[in-house]
Amino acid sequence: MTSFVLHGIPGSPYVRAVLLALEEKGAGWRFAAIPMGAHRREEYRAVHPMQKIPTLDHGDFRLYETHAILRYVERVAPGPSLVPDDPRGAARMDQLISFTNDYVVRQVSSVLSYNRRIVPLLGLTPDEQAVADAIAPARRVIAELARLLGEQRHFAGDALSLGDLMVAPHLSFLPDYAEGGISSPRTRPSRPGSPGWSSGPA
Ligand SMILES: N[C@@H](CCC(=O)N[C@@H](CS)C(=O)NCC(=O)O)C(=O)O
Repeated sequence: MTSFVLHGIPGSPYVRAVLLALEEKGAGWRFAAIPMGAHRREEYRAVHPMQKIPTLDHGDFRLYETHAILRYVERVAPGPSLVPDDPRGAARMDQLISFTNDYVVRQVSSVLSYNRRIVPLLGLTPDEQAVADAIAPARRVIAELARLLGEQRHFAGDALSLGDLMVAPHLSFLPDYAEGGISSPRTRPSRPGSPGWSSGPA
């Protein structure tokens, strides 16, 4: 049964984080796809006053902000818990969600993935200077993620958590472009043969 409706642009990492949570929970959901750019129309403010994506509807309850949506789905949907029980695991998860919003998004996705993945789709010209300037800070972000992950399979302990679901969609773009070679073996998605796989930035 469809109980959740997610509004978003297909492919957006924030949208995909919520879809991953809904799937992990085994929840029923429907995707209300928004065409690229349609979120800037005035009428979309009724869905998201800040004109961002995603927004979740659950019955007559409407919610935006991905972290809040993830927490809500975790609380109301049955299925495996996606929040560690122990305080340190839960703290690592919260740290990772915050780290994703503040550093992965700003220093990796918004510059590198945006210029290499989105800009060509929009028929625009990539800002090569911005890409070049972003490589050193992005490398620090990825190195810190690799340190936090260490030898674990998941960021916040033994089991999958909301933190993994938040960061994974952002990292999944890296193998698609050469600068994604900044990704370390521990944070690199398994997609051999993609451009980011063998050739890192000089
Ligand atoms: N704080 C928001 C950020 C959402 C966000 O920035 N979404 C991006 C998509 S990945 C977006 O709406 N981009 C379109 C734009 O900024 O015009 C959240 O956590 O949901």
